[in-house]
Amino acid sequence: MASVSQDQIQKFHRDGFLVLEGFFSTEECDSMRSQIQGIIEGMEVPPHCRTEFSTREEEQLQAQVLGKAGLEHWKEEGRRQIAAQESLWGNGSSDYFLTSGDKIRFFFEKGVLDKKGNFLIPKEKSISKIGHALHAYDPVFKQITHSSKVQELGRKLGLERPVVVQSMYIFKQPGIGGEVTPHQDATFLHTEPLGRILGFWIALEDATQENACLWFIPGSHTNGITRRMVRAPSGASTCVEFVGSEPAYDDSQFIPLPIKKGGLILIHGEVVHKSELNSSESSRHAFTFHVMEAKGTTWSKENWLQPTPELPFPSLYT
Ligand SMILES: O=C(O)CCC(=O)C(=O)O
Repeated sequence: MASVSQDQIQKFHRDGFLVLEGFFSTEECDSMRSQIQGIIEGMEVPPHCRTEFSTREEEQLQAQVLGKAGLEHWKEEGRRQIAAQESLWGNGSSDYFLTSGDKIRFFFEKGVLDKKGNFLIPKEKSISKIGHALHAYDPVFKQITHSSKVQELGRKLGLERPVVVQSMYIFKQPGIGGEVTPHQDATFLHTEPLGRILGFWIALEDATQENACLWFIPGSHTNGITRRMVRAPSGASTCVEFVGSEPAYDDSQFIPLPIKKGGLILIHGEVVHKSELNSSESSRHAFTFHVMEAKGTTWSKENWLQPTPELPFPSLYT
């Protein structure tokens, strides 16, 4: 890996994101891909836990009509729902999602399951994401997350007590890999003060505009956040709610960030970003994890994701 320069660090602070091509080797990417292949081969998900990924409000409402458990009253009229990294509750069990922070769990693309939860296409082509603790429980992903080059980058960025809060393997399947609508990661991973969340997004295949690379609004991390996803009070009919609303961003503000296999994109927790439907014939695999600077920071107890006795957020520097 080429060393990260002070200019690049400044660019990150200016834009809210930074592309570091060639950060990981081809071998490292292939080891992650083959590890995931093995995990999928052993995948067992009971039908009632087969949860589709959906980003759109009307699909959330359909889940309500069907009387399924889940986020039934997602109520921002006329707006697409941000699912971003983790709003993975289409018609399945919200509990399967809410308790996935310290587990390795599977979430599926929309339209790949029949009403009984049977796969309509091969299961390995149906998966949207695996989350949210590969970094803790899988040796390959643990090694990558805590690799010396990631730690060195953390130190260059000035992180003093970074902890890893979550990780995801994202498949962006050919033809069906769903859109991730514009969002800020701090909507889902809220801290006080803001500015303490950092995403590491690793391209495990070339990501291009054709196979749905990430898009960003440069500089959009400087305006705070416009909405939060919070745990609903106990006894409510839903397990999380949104507070606030996401503006209707102008598409022309976004720039695409194509990146080669092995490249790393650093994502500021408040920068607005998205990815489109992958309508190409190529997948676009990525491994991503999020880090919080824990020094002087309070993790919101209202976040969907909470550290558990089994998995307190591990230090990045161990
Ligand atoms: O990989 C993608 O398509 C979206 C990833 C993303 O938005 C994130 O990691 O915050």
